[in-house]
Amino acid sequence: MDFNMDMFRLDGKVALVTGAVYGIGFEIARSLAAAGATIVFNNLSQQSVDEGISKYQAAGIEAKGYVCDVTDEEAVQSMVKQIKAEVGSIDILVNNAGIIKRTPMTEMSAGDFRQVVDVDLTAPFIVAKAVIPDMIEKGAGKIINICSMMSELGRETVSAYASAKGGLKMLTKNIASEYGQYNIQCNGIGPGYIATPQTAPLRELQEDGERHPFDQFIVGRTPAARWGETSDLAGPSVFLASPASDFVNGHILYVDGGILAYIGKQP
Ligand code: NAP
Ligand code: GCO
Repeated sequence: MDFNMDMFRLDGKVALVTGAVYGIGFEIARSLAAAGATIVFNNLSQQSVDEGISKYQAAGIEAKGYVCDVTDEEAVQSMVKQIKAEVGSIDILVNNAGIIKRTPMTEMSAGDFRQVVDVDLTAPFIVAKAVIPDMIEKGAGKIINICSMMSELGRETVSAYASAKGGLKMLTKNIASEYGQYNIQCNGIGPGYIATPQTAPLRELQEDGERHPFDQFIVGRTPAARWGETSDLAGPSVFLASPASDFVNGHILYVDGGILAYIGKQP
C-alpha cells in the first residue's frame, strides 16, 4: 500500500477500551473515535458506565458502555458476545483497565499482590483470549496492552505492579508471536508518569505548599521536564490501532518524555 494519511484512519472498526471512563483509557478511546472508530468500553459499575457514556456524549462520541469486571472470564466472554451482537465484532482491543497498590513488599499481603496481578496481567490475557477468535475469523486485529515504565524498571513499594506490567510486556510479545500469522498485531504502550487519578497521590502539594518530592523527582528525571498528559498517548494509540502499524508486532512503544533513556542530572 502506497503511503497516504488514510493509513491512520479507523473508519468501520469497533474498538473496545477497557476501564475507559476517565484517565488514560478515556483519552485513548477519544483519539480512536477521532480517527473513525466506534467505541465500546466497560467499567465496574453501572454508575461509572453511565458517567462514562455522558462524558463520551459531551465529547460528541456515541459510545456503548458495559458493566464488566475484566478479571471475571465468564463476564468478559459474555460482554464480548454482547458487543458482537449489538455493535459488531471487536477489531481493536486496548487493555487499559488497571490498578496499583503502593506497599513495601514485606508489608504487602499475598492477596493484595495477587489482586494487582489479576487486574494488570491476568485480565489482559482474559480479554485478549475472548477477542482473538473473531479477529482470526476476520483475518485482522489490533491488540494494544497498556504497559508501563515499570515493565522495565522497579522502584520501592510497587513490587506487584512492576511484576504484573513486566509480565504484560511478555504477554504482549507472546500474543504477537502466536497470532501474528493471522494478521493480528499485538503491541504495548508504556506510558511514563502521566497526570491521572492513579498518580494523583504522587503529585499532591505538601502542607507547606511545596510540590510533592516525588513530583520534583520525576520532573527532574524526565528530559521533557514535565509529567505526561493523557493527550500525549493519543497519537501513539491511533498509530498502533491503524493500518499504519501493520508490520509492527510485539513492540512496546514507550511514551515517557525520554525518562527511560536518561541516567539523570548530575547532583
Ligand atoms: P486510573 O485513573 O486508575 O483508571 C483505571 C481505570 O480502570 C478505572 O476506570 C478503573 O475503574 C478501571 N478498572 C480497574 N479495575 C478494573 C476491573 N477489574 N474491571 C474493569 N475496570 C477496572 O488509571 P490510569 O492512570 O488512567 O491508567 C490506565 C492504565 O494505564 C492502567 O493500566 C495503568 O497501570 C497504566 N499506566 C498508568 C500510568 C500513569 O502514570 N497514570 C503510567 C503507565 C501506565 P474504577 O473507576 O471503578 O476504579
Ligand atoms: C508509581 C506510578 C507509576 C506509573 C506508571 C509509570 O507509583 O510509580 O504510579 O507506576 O503509574 O506505571 O509508567
